Amino acid sequence: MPDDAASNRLIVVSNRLPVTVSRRFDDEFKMSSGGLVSALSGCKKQMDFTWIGWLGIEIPEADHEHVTNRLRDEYSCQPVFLPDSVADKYYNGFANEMLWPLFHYHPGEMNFDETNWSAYRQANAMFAQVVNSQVKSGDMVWVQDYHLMLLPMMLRGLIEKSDIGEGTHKELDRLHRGIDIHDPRNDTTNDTKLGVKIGWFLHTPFPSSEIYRILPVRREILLGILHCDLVGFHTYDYARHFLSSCTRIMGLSALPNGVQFGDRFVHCGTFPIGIEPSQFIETIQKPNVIKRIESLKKRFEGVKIICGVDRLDYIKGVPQKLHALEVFLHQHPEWIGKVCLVQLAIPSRGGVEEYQTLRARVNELVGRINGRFGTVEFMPIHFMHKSLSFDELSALYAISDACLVSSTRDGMNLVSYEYISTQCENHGVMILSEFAGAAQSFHGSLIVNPWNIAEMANAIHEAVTMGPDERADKHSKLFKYVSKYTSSFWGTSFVSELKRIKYSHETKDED
Ligand code: ADQ
Repeated sequence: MPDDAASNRLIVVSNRLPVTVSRRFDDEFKMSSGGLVSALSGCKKQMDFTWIGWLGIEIPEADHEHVTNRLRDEYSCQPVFLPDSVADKYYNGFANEMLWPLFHYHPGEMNFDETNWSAYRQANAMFAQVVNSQVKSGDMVWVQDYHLMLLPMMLRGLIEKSDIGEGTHKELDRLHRGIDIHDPRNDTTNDTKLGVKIGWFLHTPFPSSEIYRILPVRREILLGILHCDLVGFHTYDYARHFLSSCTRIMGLSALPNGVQFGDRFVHCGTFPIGIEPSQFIETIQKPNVIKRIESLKKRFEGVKIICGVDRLDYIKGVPQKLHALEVFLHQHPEWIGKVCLVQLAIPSRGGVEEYQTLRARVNELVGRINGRFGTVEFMPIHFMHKSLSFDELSALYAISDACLVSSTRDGMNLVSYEYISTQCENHGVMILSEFAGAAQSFHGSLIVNPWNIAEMANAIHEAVTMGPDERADKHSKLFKYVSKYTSSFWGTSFVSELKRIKYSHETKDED
């Protein structure tokens, strides 16, 4: 397809739409303000833009038309309606009980179940049908994350039909076997669409091929992704792991910038995500937030605050963080009453058993440490099992002398970016796990191995005793990075790269 025939349209596909619909309040629609929303705001201004995803709840069939119309007209969104019976097994079952632990090096938490795999195939096929109904020749489709790894292949099957080659047809037939879905490849009325480019970005780590190869459906998942023109990761290591899985499992020949798959060269690149630091900088200058910061400072006068902000997930290393504080207080009793960890743990995936177990373990540890070091006036850990408003969260970051991220694995970790954005005056210290993607570029933080509790305890000590010049120097390096690699930079870099790639699955793009 000639380049000048390419449209300027971007279709973003993610598991969840950035809109929530409340069934209780007569279809109240609310736009959410997540990271992906601000990351894509730059692209939204420059291009014709549609977002496709699931609403997170089952919508009765009678309401489909009305909900679809409102989402299209008011939010440029297109819903994928998943019945609860499919959604639970696809999302909780396969995505969160199989792929999430595998990609975060937790094979012990993995649970492979054929019916969950079948629901994952079914959900991806349902997404592919909705995308196919929206896509036109020359469009760019950008698929997000581990929930939708079969979608690129299923979509190719729908939009390119006979052009996809016999091998892909056979693989698709296997994927469609046993799932209840109409296959529009058989429709003669459905025209082939030309020059559609597909990109995929993974927000989690891509594990080493030694871990990835545990996955019983490792070939199917790789085949799904290999139907993209561009695949993106947060770090170079994740990209390298993906390429070596393609080599070891599929026998493909890979270059550092991609992999040859049949007549397609699948480009592979690193696109580190970020945040919009200005949102935090402006928030901590709002009069109500300034007031809140002052009152919190007064409340914690003479006490160094370390903040922790995590979804309560076993990858975030919250028990390790609590242990480290305990060891620090044991080794440095002079700090008892003078250092306090304020730990927010947003409830997450309560439907998955491992998360309930983690919650109980964390509650027990908090009780034990507070019992051991607490006094009538003072508790070393303030633990909140809830989400905070943006104003309140920004105020907490702003008053903290250090932030501790102890993830045992984390695709990037945006909390570290958020904290640095609020520290232009205080120059608080960032203690960061070497297993978070952010550690690869966060020069100026104290890098720790979260499995080495003594090392983390030492880092806490170093943070609370660090002199002002060193703090300022470290912060300035980090702030420079966070200000350059913003979320909008991430969004526009990926889309420009996808745009730049020559559309052709017959010739290899040589650059
Ligand atoms: P997450 O695992 O959700 O994202 P992270 O990048 O740290 O992890 O983002 C968490 C977000 O939730 C932050 O914006 C934080 O402020 C917010 N949050 C957490 N607890 C909160 C609380 N109690 N109250 C209010 N807000 C809270 C996934 C990957 C990451 C990757 C991102 C983006 O797991 O590794 O960085 O996607 O690609």
